[in-house]
Amino acid sequence: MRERLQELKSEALEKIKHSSNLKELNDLRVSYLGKKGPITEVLRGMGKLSAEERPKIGALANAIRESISEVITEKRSELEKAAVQKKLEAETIDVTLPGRPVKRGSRHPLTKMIEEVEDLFIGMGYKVAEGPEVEIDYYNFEALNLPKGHPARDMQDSFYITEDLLMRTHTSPVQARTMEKHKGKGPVKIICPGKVYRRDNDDATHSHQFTQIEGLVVDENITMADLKGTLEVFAKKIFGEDREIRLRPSFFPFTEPSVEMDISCKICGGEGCRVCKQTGWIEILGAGMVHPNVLRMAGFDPEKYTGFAFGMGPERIAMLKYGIDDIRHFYTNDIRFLQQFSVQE
Ligand code: FA5
Repeated sequence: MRERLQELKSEALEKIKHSSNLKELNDLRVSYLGKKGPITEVLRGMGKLSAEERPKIGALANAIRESISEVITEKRSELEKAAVQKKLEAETIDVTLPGRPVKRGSRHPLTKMIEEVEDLFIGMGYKVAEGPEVEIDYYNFEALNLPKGHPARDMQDSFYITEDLLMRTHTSPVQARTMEKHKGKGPVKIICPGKVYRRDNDDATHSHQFTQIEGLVVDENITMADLKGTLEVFAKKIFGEDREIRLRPSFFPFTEPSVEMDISCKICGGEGCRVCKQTGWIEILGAGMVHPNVLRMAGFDPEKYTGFAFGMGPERIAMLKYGIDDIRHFYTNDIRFLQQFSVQE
């Protein structure tokens, strides 16, 4: 019996030594120290022993149980430590790895263009004004010397909501609204950026919804030379000294005389292309001296005050500045197009 117990001990110690995980170790504990284990089995035969032998074998069995238990405890802590170590190694953070770049958005190129023009004019003492996109016929047309039935209304095909209400076709109604607020007293010096809507067919340079920036200056002794000088400063600052501009006589019912300003086409360098419709020039704004009727209707005395106004298309300006060949790029939000403008600001 003694030998059998010693045998069991060395067998158990050997298995414990080679156990490779906590589950295996626990199974060994249950099998050697449990009630159904081989040690208990051996002890069942104690009845056959002499009274003298019995306590000795009992004491030996207990000592063996204890030493197996101790070895299991030691092995458990060893396995636990190894498991923690393994986990730590698997989860090591390499602080020298470069970080993943964070994708940054950027302001829309059109927003940037508008802000650039705004900054330029604010620097020249202009205030920024606003007006509604849903406009009444009076401000969009009548107050601008375009009475009902005037043929020039056809120049701007309109989206009507009711007979008297429409999506504004230009930012010029803000001229009339601003002058009214000044109650006949100058100076007025504003720019007004905003969205406008027209029933135009979309193509490389036309969109049915686009933006305009209106400018208006009303004061005593304002002349065409002031308008020309202002537009020249604008063109040189935005496009650079080397770009050519030209003023062409034009017609707008709310200005007299009227002009349109063209810039030499950047895409083809003036040779003629799809964007400039083979002319080498792109029209970017309309302008002129405020018509006396417009001044009068808004409460200004045309004998005392004169003024100039202009309305430009920031999409066309951005196209010329950055060499963008289709206005629709601004509205289709293709990330590849927009990313070209995501320079760190
Ligand atoms: C006007 O809208 C006048 N209100 C401008 C003006 C203001 C003249 C003050 C005199 C005094 P016009 O229809 O030409 O004018 O448009 C002005 C600018 O808007 C054009 O030069 C062009 O740059 C831009 N534009 C016009 N139609 C479109 C369109 N469909 N898509 C994109 N840009 C356009």
